[in-house]
Amino acid sequence: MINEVRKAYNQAIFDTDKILAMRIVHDALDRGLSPEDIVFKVVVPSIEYMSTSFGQDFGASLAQHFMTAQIAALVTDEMLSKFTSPPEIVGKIVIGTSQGDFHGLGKKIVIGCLKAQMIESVDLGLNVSPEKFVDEAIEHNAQIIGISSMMLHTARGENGCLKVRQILKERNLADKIKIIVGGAPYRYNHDLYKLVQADAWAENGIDAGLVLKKLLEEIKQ
Ligand code: B12
Repeated sequence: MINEVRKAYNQAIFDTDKILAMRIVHDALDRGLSPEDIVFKVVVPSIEYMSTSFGQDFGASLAQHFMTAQIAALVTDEMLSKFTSPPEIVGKIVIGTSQGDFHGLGKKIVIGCLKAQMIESVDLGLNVSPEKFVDEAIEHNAQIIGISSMMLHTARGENGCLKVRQILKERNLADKIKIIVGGAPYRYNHDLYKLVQADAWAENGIDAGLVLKKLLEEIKQ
C-alpha cells in the first residue's frame, strides 16, 4: 500500500493540489497506515524527490517546492500529534533555525524524528538569535542545542553557531550543553560543522536521533 500512497501523494504535490494531498493522507490513515509511516515513508521521500528534481532541473519549479513545503508542514503537524507516545524520554533538545533563516521544514521533520526516538524537543521556531538558543536551553534544562541552517551565510555567519559557541564558553556551559547542527550546507560540506564549532551534525532526522544519543552519553561521562 505504501508505494501506492507515495505515488498518489507525489502526483498531488506535483500538481500543487493541497486538498487532494490531504485526502490521500487521511484515506491512508483510515486504511491502517501509521502517522509515523506517513511522515517518514511518504512525506520525507516526497520532499527529497522534489529537492532532487529541483537541483537537477527536472521541471519542478520553486512554486512547487514551496507548495511541497507547505503541504508537508501541514501533514507533519497533524501526524506529529498522532505519533505514538514514547515510553521514556532519553534527553532534551531546544531547536530552531539560525538567525536570518526562515527555512523551517527540515527542523520540523527533525523534531518529528526525534519525538519518535524518545528525545524531547522544544521548538524555538525560526530566526532564532544566539542568545535565545542559550537562554532557552538553560530555561528548559536541555542538554542539546540544535541549529538548523539552510543557507551558507546563516550557517557560517557571525550570528549563527559560532556565536552560540562563544556564549556557551563565556557562561562556562560548553561541557554541559552540546551543539548539533544540520541543514543543506552541512550536507554539501561534511566538515563545515567543525568550522562553525559545533559538536556534531547529522544529515537527516533519523541520523540526528542517533548522533544525539551519542552526545548525551558524552555529557553523562
Ligand atoms: C523550500 C525552499 C524555500 C521556501 C521555504 C519554506 C519553508 N517553510 O521552509 C521559501 C520559498 C520560503 C524559501 C525562501 C528563500 N530561499 Co529557499 N529553498 C527552499 C528549497 C527549495 C528546499 C528547502 C527544503 O525545505 N528542503 C527540504 C528539507 C526537508 O530539507 P532540509 O531543510 O535540508 O532538512 C533536512 C536535513 O538538512 C536535516 N536537518 C535540517 N535541519 C536540521 C537541524 C539539525 C539540528 C539536524 C541535526 C539536522 C537538520 O534534516 C532534515 C530532514 O531530513 C532549497 C533548495 C534545496 N534543494 O535545498 C532552497 C534554498 C535553501 N533557498 C535558498 C534561498 C537563496 C532562499 C531565499 C534567499 C530566496 C529569495 N531570494 O528570497 C529565501 C530566504 C528566506 C530566508 N531568509 O530564510 C538557497 C540558499 C542558497 C545558499 N547556498 O545559501 C537554496 C539552497 C536554493 C538555491 N539553490 O539557491 N526557500
